[in-house]
Amino acid sequence: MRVDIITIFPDYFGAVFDYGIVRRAGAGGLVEIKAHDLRGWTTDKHRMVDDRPFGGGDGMVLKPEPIFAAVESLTGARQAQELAGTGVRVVLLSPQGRVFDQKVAGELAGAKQIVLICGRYEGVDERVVETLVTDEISIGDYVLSGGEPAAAVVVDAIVRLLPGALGSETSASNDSFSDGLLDFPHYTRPPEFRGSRAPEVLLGGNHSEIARWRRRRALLKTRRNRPDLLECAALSEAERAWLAEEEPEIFRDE
Ligand code: 9D3
Repeated sequence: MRVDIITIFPDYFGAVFDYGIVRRAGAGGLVEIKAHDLRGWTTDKHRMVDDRPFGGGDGMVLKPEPIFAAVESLTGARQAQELAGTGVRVVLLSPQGRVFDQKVAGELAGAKQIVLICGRYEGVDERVVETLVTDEISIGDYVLSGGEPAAAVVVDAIVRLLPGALGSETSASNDSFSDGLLDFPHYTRPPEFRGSRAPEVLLGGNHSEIARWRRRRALLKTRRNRPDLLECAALSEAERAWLAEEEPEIFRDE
């Protein structure tokens, strides 16, 4: 996969992809990630990428011409229609996008090339969205200063899904969210830390009991922190019964 990021701050991405799974995927040739300076596609002497909004108002808007030139030079296509069936996605990171989640990550992980456009200022000329962009994406309901941190998040989530990116000891299908629930709690040595003990069930070797404990605690954690996720989860009768029980005051006493 090739990933091209169009930004006015290419140095922002200096080292974010140089760690862990993403670095290994790059070193192994699974992905090639490059950040490009949008100003490189300006043609005026001041290298202007933004202009004042039609209709008035505060702030500046990213001009269409450099963005169209950038996407055209990186993909060969002048509009989104030409990209149909080519495996190329042109993603605009924007607060107005559909919200990114693991399903969208999986969808984008099938692409041959992804071009990400990072917005800044008040926004991007809407003709970019209307004719050039295949996917307008937000990473959630909070205000960022620009699209760059969102691009880093989206690229990370996609790259770790590429075949071969995860070591054989782990797999993407084991991840939190793959079954629609949060992960269960983890413990390691020492068995007692500052007066608090790891659950006894984990210290014994009863693997079916451990599996049951983990599933139950994943369900309780999900209900506590992300009750919205439970609505879509496929639960057995026994699991529904666990959730019907009173929530233990202190889990560690189990
Ligand atoms: C005043 C209206 N604001 C829009 C909601 C202005 C505005 C805020 C933040 C315009 C641009 C930005 C910069 N944010 C992004 O470019 C962005 C973003 C975000 O702010 N939150 C979640 N996901 C994303 S993806 C890109």
